[in-house]
Amino acid sequence: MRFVRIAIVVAAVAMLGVACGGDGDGGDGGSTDSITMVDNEFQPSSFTAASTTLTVTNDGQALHSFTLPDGDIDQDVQPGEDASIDLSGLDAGTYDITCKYHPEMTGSATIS
Ligand SMILES: [Cu+2]
Repeated sequence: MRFVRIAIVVAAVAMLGVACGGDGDGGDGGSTDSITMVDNEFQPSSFTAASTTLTVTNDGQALHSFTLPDGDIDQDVQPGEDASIDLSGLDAGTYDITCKYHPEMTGSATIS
């Protein structure tokens, strides 16, 4: 019976995570003007820019970059530091984001 109870708790927690929109787990962050890098993902990985300036903070141990291959943006962010990214030159749309040092770090930024 103990396994069943654990399974129910796990299922309930999983549903809670979905209901909360995945804040902090790299999912859709809605509208924001700041994101965080950890090793190795963006949090949130998918977001809509709330303004033309985005603050990107590297909370990881490794050097990361905030790179929009289609937006001509490529900004290194050292561990423990942050950078202000100027988004004002971008047309409205959704852009892939990645870290050039860690190709598995991916996401998308929507400019409205
Ligand atoms: Cu990286």
